[in-house]
Amino acid sequence: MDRSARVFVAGHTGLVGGAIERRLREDGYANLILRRRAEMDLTRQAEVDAFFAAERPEAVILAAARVGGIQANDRFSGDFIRDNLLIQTHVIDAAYRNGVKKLIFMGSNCIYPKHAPQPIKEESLLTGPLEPTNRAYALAKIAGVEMAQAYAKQFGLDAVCLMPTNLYGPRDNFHLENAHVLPALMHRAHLAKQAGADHLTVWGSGTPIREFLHVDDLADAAVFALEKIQGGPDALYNVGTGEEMSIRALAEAICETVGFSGELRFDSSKPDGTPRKFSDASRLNALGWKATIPFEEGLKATYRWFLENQNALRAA
Ligand code: GFB
Repeated sequence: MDRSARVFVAGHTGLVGGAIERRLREDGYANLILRRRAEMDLTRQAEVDAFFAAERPEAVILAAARVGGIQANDRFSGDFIRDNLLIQTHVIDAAYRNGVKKLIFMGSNCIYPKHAPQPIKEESLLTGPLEPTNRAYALAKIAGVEMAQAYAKQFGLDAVCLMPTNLYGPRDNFHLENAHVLPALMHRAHLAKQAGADHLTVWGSGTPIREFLHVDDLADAAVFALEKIQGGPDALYNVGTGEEMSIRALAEAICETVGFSGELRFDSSKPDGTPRKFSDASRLNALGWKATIPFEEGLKATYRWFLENQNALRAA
């Protein structure tokens, strides 16, 4: 991919799209095309079609999505399935119709069955029932993978699908109820420390296993895919670190980073979700890509960002 290529990063105001935008700029991509939601609503097909016809991007990184933690996925499942289906359908179709040379579609490892063999390989897709709390979101993302692959097969679209594990990093959503576990717990641990509380409430049992990938590592994988991976009907790749941890261990690491020394209390009225989500990223590793940001370092940098920006956090 030529550094002068016109690259459309869809979702650049979000955690993932923002990291990709910064990374592309650092690498010297000079013709990025960006639109805020107020300028183009990706859930409206006419706006997307007009944008593609006018701007003619050569490459598209589709990082725009409605996302959230376990509770937001469950509570707002209608919003999650509608917005994600609309956004990806409009962008993938417009990319094909306007001759885009490369499309990167971002999904999530929640597309795999709740009880998939671990570590989870790409072959596990559509082999069993999904985790109910995020089934609407997962089905939308599965449809996106299928659409990208079907367009690759029928129309020759050069599409690569990346399925990252749980992400974190600066500029995340730190909402106390709707966010993913890492930013939500970091925010609550910070408030507990400020209030001099004696405990921190952690949802669920603390036993589920997750894998946390720094968003700059995902941005690195996205640029790697853009430049080095040939898309096609089978171009589905997990993106992960190869390191897993329990929610309890995560909460302990967060408390240490934040400097909160109270006890952990587990709230069993809240859902655990998938018992273990640990990705097998060997397909992508075999092409030469590897995550490099150590978890402790990423966690500290994320907390530094939180401290510097806590008065301007996202509201929803
Ligand atoms: O990041 P998270 O919300 O989503 O993590 P998933 C949920 C796990 O963390 C569950 C526990 O085991 C929760 O019980 N947890 C503990 C908490 N305390 C908290 C808390 O304060 N907030 C939250 N949110 N969780 C998501 C999917 O699943 O994974 C998304 O819902 C997406 O669709 C994402 O795919 C990668 O890891 O369970």
